[in-house]
Amino acid sequence: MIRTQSFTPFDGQKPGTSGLRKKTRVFMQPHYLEAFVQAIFAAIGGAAGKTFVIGGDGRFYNDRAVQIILRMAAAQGASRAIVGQGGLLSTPAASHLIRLNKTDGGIILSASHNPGGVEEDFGIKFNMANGGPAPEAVTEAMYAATKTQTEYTTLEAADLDLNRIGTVSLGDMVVQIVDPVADYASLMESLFDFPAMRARFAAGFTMRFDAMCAITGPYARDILENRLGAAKGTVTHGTPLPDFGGMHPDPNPTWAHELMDEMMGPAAPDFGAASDGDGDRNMVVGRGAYVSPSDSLAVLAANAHLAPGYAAGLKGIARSMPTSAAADRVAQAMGLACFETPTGWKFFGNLLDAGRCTICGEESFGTGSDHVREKDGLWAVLLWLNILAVRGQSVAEILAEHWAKYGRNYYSRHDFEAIESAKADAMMAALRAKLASLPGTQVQGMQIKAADDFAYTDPVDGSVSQNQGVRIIFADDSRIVYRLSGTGTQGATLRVYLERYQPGPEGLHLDPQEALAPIIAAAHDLAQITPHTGRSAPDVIT
Ligand code: G16
Repeated sequence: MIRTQSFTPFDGQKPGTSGLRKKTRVFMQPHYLEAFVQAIFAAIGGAAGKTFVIGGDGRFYNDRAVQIILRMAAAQGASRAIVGQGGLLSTPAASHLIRLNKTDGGIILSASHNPGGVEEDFGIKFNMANGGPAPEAVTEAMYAATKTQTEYTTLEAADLDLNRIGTVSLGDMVVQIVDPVADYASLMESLFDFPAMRARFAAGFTMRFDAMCAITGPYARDILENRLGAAKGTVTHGTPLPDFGGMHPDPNPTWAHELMDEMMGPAAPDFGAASDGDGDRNMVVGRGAYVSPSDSLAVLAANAHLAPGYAAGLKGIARSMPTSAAADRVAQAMGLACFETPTGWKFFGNLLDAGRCTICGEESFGTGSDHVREKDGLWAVLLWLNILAVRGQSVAEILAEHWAKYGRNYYSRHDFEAIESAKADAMMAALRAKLASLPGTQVQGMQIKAADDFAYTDPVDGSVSQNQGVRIIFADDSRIVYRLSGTGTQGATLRVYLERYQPGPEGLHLDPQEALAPIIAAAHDLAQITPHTGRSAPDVIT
């Protein structure tokens, strides 16, 4: 039986950088999730006759949310839902299933790298038929709908058993429960040189993959240990848990410290990697050699042709604005187009769909290609493995050769978390107000060449996105970028991105914090971070 439920619209259901993210208890209020799902359906012209992929990263409330969404989709006439077994799907696997099955889109339950649990974070986002996150026009339509809608319909039905693979029905809707890993693993086999990687593992190559008790555990075990023959135990924290075992599944040196300690220690394996809550981010570390995400993008782009799926070459490279220009140097050397987009994977979608770029990446530990329309943590790890297997060198050797050839873009991001929103807004407003007066002035002995607020015109559809981050560019092209995060759930997170280019051959192996010291000092001076926020040191450095 179909039931119509009325509710009072909720304030603040505005999607951020990647969908709607809030504290789990906010989502658990009666009708809160339903109100946003109804807004999704409104923004895409209803659910009737449509097919959706549905799944999430297994965090607390994932199981309840999947059942709620299935019942609403069934009540509103959706014809078919493809659901990962147990309601689980990594974000890149969901993107792949949307594309493979030519569905009308998918609903992904995740707050990505944010911690999970009843007191932590939950999230939901919609991906379009191309497999990619909904563009701004669609998320704005969702937000508009959350302000006006006052009812939804749902099917009165018992929960489905999502643990059994197979096809069942829910009202008139067909629900296909699928293995979350199989199709994704086949896609990886089609892109990479599995025999070469298998041979490298058979010859004694060692690796640690920290799944951080999140979604990539089953994927990494199947691909690395079963298909590629990596030793059992290569994958640690490999069982997805609703609270990620208390881990903060954000693969960076701060939160993946167990892996970092091992990789910097005396018994380090050859290669280390970690992924995040929903499997779209990656961190890559060699023995004693941390790879910054911006460098990782550049190295992957420069060497992608060593993997069969990219042997024909790349169409172009895209990076988010705050990501370092290391990839631009590769693009220039290879004669490839290079695009600079705002932060948010959704901005790569049009470029990938139009065939204008093949590889994309962000400083926020995201790298991916046109094989799906999300960033893809395991994909990046496998491309690194493929390159390591073919070149037969260590990560440190590959990095050193890369910097010797292209120079090094020293890079770091400093995050100041959970600042009172009003203070962060005031700091950004004061900074924006003085931008026009900065060019030509000096700070910390360095001359400012340009200062602006990044705006992006999508070269495919002409849409314009304003206010995407304040940029201060110095005479030698060193750079500071300031942005407030669009993915946090508590107060504001100030991100300060710092970059300095060192052409070499000298000075290529400094500690990035030392190499960037004057830029860091300038960043504090220019934005008056401490007077505005009371913070003098960042909470996280990547
Ligand atoms: C999301 C977006 C990324 C973005 C990251 C950080 O990643 O998909 O494009 O770089 O957030 O965004 P912000 O700086 O606004 O916090 P994820 O992995 O959280 O979905």
